[in-house]
Amino acid sequence: MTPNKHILKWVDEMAAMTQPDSIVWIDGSEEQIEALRKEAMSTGEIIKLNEDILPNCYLHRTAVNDVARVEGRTYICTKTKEDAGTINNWMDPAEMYAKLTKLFTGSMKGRTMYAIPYSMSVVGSPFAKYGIELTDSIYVVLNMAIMTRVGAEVIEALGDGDDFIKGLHSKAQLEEENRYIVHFPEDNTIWSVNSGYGGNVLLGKKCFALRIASFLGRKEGWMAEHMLILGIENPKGEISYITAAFPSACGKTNLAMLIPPEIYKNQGYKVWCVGDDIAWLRVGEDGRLWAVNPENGFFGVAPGTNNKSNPNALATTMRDTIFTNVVHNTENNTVWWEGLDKNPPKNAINWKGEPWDAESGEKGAHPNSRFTALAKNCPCISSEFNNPKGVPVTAIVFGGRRAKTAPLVYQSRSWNHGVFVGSVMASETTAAATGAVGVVRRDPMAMRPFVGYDMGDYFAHWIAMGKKIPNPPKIFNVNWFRTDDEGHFIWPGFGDNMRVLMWILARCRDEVGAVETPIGYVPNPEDINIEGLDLDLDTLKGLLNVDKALWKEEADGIDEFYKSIGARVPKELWDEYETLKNNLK
Ligand code: GTP
Ligand code: SPV
Ligand code: MN
Repeated sequence: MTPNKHILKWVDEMAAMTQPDSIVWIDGSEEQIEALRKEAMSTGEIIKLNEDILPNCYLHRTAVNDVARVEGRTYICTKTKEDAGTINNWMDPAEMYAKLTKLFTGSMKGRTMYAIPYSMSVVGSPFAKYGIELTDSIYVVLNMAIMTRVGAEVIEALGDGDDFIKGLHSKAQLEEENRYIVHFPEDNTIWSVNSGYGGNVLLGKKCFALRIASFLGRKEGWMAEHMLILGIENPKGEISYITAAFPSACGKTNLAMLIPPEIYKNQGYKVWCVGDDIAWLRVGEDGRLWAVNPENGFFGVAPGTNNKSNPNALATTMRDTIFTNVVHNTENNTVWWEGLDKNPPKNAINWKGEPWDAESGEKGAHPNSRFTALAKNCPCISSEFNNPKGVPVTAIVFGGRRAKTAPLVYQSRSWNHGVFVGSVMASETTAAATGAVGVVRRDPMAMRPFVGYDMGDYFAHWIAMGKKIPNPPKIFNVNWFRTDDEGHFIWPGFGDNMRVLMWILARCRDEVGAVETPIGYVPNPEDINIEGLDLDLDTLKGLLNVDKALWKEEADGIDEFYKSIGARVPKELWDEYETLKNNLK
């Protein structure tokens, strides 16, 4: 497939260790992918779904103990522990290579090794970065062929260079106690073993496009962020772009594809999706911040996706999609998940592969079940999706799941204050990672699990980037998840979140005032359009309320969090912390 000596040498070494029966290069052709689907169907690795209802769609089930990212087993192996920081797991690289070599040795015996050349963002574009993933999983090949740009053109673009990320993945025996997702940022290397689940094994995604890319971005002066990118088109046809960082399973895919409420649709507003999970950001020649989505598809949360919450996502999954860990409706050979509709199928198979009836009270789909779908199949995909320059960013939005404390929306006072707001984000944990769900934890910029170096250095990089952007985006924080005393969400969310985005854009254009509070600027309640909502002005006032007592507690938590990160938290952020404390007096 390639005469590139660097590639050949590395593949030889990896094959000598893992000992596959054969090596197959993925060329990106439909014929080859189709042959692999057929092979995976013949072994039961994927199930072909009803061609009339869901053309070219497949179902896959992972092992029951392998259903989410494993943060406790994810490592950043830099030469010094300090460079990985206090939040990441760390081990000395030599020690880790030795440990993993034992697990990889012979792990592909009797199997085929697939070599997947892939590009994050458009091949040949200034943003593009290349990787090769070696894997013994056809499921991984089929997913990578949706999520990234795969094939021979990547090898061509690499020429005889060695500037590519070396990814090695083996399912091995899927042993939980020997599962490791390991990054060696100084070697451009990722090794993942004993998992077959999404974020653990689709190495272009979190491992490369966030952990390794954030490391490279700091070195090279750009940013890799856990952000969606969307464009709002006004009736005049002008489009403003917003990026938003929410933790895993906190609403990025939903916001990125939102359908405007009637009041805006009738005026001619439209929303376009550029990306739903990852943004790479650079300073443009015009002094603005520009964003590209390095991915080629969506690896979205299935449960809760329906014709009301996210019709665009649902439409995207109607063809060419791989469903993972959802319910199999055997009556018509389709799929189902909680929240799709109120008619769970009879004669169904749950995500574990067992006969399942909704009456049992047990969930049929895993809460972190997913769809892997092509971006180009999304009805609201932006015309700029493949633009190598990306799109200019007007506003950056942070947000998380907070039952109380955080108001519906507030604006930071400056770039540095905005960085502070992002750095102290907290959110309830979700099923996207193994471990307890619903526990509030700090998740700075929604990047806690994804920064490939020290968190304090990461904050400092944000501060430094602010100095390099002559015309920076304004920074906001949102919270769609405030609850009432019975635990119900107060804000309707989903498409109606556009009402908040409209206030954000109006603020960016200096078209609307705001109330100054200890934490930043909060809207005058009249300035959020609630026409057509089953929500009165008093309730909205409540959603915008900043409770000083709660924020004093919050401030104590921030102090503790910063101290836990250690000495590299920049002074600018400690200054912002002091300002917050003084404002709360
Ligand atoms: P990752 O792919 O894990 O990074 O997740 P994500 O941030 O893209 O989250 P996604 O949009 O898939 O939403 C996750 C869950 O949150 C789904 O169950 C949604 O139904 C729910 N959700 C999304 N937006 C809203 C909202 O505005 N309000 C409420 N109440 N729930 C929401
Ligand atoms: C997330 O957990 O933020 C995801 C899914 O987007 S995964 O690819 O598994 O990381
Ligand atoms: Mn994500």
